[in-house]
Amino acid sequence: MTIRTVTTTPFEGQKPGTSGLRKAVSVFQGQNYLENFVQSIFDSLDGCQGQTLVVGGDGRYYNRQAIQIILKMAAANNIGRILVGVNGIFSTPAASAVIRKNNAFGGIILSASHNPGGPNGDFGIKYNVGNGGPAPEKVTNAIFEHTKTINQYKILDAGDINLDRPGSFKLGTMEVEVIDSVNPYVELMQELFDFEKIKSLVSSDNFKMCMDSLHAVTGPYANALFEKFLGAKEGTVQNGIPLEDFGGGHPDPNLVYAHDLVEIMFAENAPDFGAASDGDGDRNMILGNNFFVTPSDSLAVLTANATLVPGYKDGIAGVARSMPTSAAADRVAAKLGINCYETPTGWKFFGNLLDAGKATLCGEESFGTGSNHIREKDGLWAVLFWLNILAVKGESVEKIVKDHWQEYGRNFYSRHDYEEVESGPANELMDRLRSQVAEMKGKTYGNYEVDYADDFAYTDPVDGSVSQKQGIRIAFTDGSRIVFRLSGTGTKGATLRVYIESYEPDASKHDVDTQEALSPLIQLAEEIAQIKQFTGRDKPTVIT
Ligand code: VG1
Ligand code: CO
Repeated sequence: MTIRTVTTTPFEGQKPGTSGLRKAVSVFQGQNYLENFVQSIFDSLDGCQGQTLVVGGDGRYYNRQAIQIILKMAAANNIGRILVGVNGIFSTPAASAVIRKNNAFGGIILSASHNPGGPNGDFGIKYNVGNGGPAPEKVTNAIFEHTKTINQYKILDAGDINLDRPGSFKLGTMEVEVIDSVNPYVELMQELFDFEKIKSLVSSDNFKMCMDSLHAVTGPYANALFEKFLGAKEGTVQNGIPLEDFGGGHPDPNLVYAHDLVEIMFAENAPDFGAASDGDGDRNMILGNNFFVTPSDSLAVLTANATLVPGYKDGIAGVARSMPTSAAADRVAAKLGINCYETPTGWKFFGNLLDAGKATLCGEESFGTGSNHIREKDGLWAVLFWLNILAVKGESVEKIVKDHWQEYGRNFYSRHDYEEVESGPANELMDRLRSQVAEMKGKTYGNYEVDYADDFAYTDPVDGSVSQKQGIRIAFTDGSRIVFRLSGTGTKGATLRVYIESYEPDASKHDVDTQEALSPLIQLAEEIAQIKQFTGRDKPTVIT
């Protein structure tokens, strides 16, 4: 087997976004496109020679071909050993767990997460470091710099590895181990949760649950966990067979895209509990009978009830949330006397806090929740956490959340997405806001007085690194807030995200419809940012 050195030229725009490099499949299929990025990863990693790397993806279209290319390039770049998932598949949380368990140097995860898949869909690739978490900006910036000057890559001339079942192979001098990640993942969950208690709940005749894997990566994990180990009825997991194009759907667990589940959970005689996860298994949506739990509230409820779960029975060190996530968790942290950290969007910013033991639980408004058990958000972990709480409390999802609001007040919350708008005007909208925020403090808009307004910048409390321009925050003195940012995971044009939040301490007003409760702020967001003028849209494409 010989190593081939191939001459190449740089591609524009191989800059990793919120969570890796994401582009249309057709872009990744272009000659040398994937290879350039993979070689740039190897070139920017000091000391990866002879080390172990973990490789796997969410099983979407082009996953198999990409994995074969990466294996041959890893062999040519003197990687010592690769752990790869059967069929090239790992959920993102499972990949993080495998990196940690095997003390791997890092991992390459292939996913475009919640973006649609298939030949006309999206593909993505990201590098995770040795703690199992997404590479911090220092590393992603170094990779990006390499993509700008790359002129050659190395690849081993060899046949494809059989990934159909577990086994050991050699590619040149590199070892390849094809492993199954479902059992190790189940074992990790068994360490954290009270399976006996959950089992008695989910297998009882009085309890019905529905788990929608949206034809994405969690199907096999969810089947093993719920139907095999926890005794849930057959058929509890729906859309449980992973498909390369996710059955043509958007594998995004929210009220819009997980419509099958939403229909079931908002029908008469609906199940007691419903959940869904995304393309790569790191997101979760939690529903009760005719009841939706916002991800921000979910983080707050998990934080408040953490000691009911064996893995967190001694209490949690701190909680962290991304900046646009509502302040519901902050109120719980204040009561518990622990720190609540506000980080930029993207899980990579939680890694240092988790490593340093400053935070135990983390969450994002975008249906992401997780803990220090790995360094990625974890969809099925969140589902089990909720089931464990339900099993201990013996109450409904709705009662638990409403009691929580009663105790802490309710943070009404909604995100309005304007997808695939033109990039130029979207950037102008943000630039205009950026130039205005400095003078907003103390200004009044109707009943709202601006408490503070800025373009969010974050200084990592562990390594002191600074991340600028993370989104426009306009906070008002009554605890309400409007946030504007552009998505870093979209692949077409720009996506404007507007996050709207208000705080209501009065329990008699907690049953108001969210969009209604937020309507003055929604109007104010339009007034301040002139969304219609810049995007040409008079309403969002997705409201969550
Ligand atoms: C979105 C979410 C962000 C999340 C990211 C990756 O990013 O808002 O909270 O971390 O997706 O999630 P953006 O830049 O489009 O707003 V996943 O499950 O797609 O890896
Ligand atoms: Co995801």
